[in-house]
Amino acid sequence: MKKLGNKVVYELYPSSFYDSNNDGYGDIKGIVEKLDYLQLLGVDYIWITPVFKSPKNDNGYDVANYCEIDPIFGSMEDVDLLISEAKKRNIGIMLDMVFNHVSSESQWFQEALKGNKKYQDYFYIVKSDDKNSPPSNWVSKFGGSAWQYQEEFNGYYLHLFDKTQVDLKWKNKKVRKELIKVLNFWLKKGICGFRFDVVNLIGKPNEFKDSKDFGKHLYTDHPDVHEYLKLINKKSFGKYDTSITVGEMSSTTIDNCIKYTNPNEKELDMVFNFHHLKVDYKNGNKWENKPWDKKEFKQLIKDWQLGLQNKGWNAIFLNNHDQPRVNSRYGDVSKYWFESSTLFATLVFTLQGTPFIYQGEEIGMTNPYFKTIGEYRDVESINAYNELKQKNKKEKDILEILSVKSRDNSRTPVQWDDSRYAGFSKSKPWIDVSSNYKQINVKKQIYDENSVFNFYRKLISLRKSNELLYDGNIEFIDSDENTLMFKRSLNNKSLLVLLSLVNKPSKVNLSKFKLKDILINNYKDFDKKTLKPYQSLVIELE
Ligand code: TEU
Repeated sequence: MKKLGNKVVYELYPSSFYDSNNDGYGDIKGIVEKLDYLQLLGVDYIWITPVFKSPKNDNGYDVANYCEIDPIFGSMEDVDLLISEAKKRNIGIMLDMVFNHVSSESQWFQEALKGNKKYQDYFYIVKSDDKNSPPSNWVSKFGGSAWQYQEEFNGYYLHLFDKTQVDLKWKNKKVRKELIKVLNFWLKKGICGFRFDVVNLIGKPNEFKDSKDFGKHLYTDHPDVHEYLKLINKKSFGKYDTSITVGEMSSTTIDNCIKYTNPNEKELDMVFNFHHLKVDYKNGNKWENKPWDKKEFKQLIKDWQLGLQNKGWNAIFLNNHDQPRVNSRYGDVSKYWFESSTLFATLVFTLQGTPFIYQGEEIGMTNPYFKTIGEYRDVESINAYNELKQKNKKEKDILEILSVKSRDNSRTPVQWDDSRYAGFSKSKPWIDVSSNYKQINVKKQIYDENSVFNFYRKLISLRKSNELLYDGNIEFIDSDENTLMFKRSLNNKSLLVLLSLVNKPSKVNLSKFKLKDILINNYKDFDKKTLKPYQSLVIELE
């Protein structure tokens, strides 16, 4: 069985990482320039979100050609350089495969539009003369119907995301073959693994029926997904012992994830689920603000850790390019910026699974709190704005919701230093830099022993050197809803993780534990009866 508990993955959103040619847009050469930084941090893999040819209606998640690099990011030579330079630093490169859908500008869709039957069969097309009656009530994740009428097809095509992201018909063997070819193309180049976008949505039912949840349970975790994953594993990455794969599964179940990730099933190494990042949705609705439900969060962490223990494997994360920054979201960055940032870091690096860092997290970057709609770039946010406007919600309230929930909260440029545009670029970036870049930036933190950055380095080095953390069993300890406590144990040794989830002191009862050395503490001291606001500790037990 592969050991992935002592590996650390860094998610990199290239357009906002570092701009080497000063066009305002981050690029692949920019990543090469910052590899020493990533090595210093201590990461083993970099997952790069899509850099393929794309019209970028969804920032690259609308891929027009999976084997071509979009010129805005650079060239194929740049990717070769990145792979070889990363390898010199023992860093592997993972690419993001968006295989549920393809851009409407792809050759496949363009051929289909021209009437080519072979390519029409790459998509879910339902013939109809009625432009006002889609085949089912399914809705797109980005708002509106999931069906788009297309004159050329004399019918509708399916798109679970934007109408320019057309769902691929995995039922067609030719589609599966094309996608396997893509994976092998990249593996041959030296790519060591993949993150598979919304991969539990690739199986679709034979018939498109209306449902109360607008199709969701019909296209999520369809049994065919397991078959498709086994197939691509066997025909591509499964042939490489050192490959690493992670599937993105926003909503899924523990039982399915055991199957997706149990090594005997030969599907994927691990999965991201998002249940713990929906505890601030009001009645399941993202676009209504609600403080996070700590009790539910704790329960979800517990359920998924225990549910997959010895059966599957979790990818552990609290930030990514679709999520607001967790320190702003579940913490209190106005009063406890350092403490909240390091608390959530400690959680990620002490759970069972493979930890992921999202760019900027390692310096405690926060949400930018944009104040006008003109500052937003994300298609989902702009659609939500328009929909809420149509529902007559007040401009001020909509902007308040976006400033908390928008995906752009995590997409602002990495804050490298305190110069104009935060050292990301010499030109105006495609999306504004957060206004706190003078206080929060890499330059300020890199040589400061007490910085968030050096806290991450400490955590990473502890994680990699301590087998209890990367390989140990997990056991949760009852505590009140303001604290989270668990033990990691292996070969008669254990350590205790103590986490305060609130901006006030909280009582803990540790009388039954024999405490030894403190390995991690985001405060200078420790009072055994009270955790300070957002305090996090890792303590060896006798
Ligand atoms: O995200 C899928 C996904 O679940 C999110 O779009 C999620 O629904 C949304 O953020 C919740 O508000 C993946 C990519 O990570 C995302 O960037 C893409 O837009 C999406 O797939 C489509 O490819």
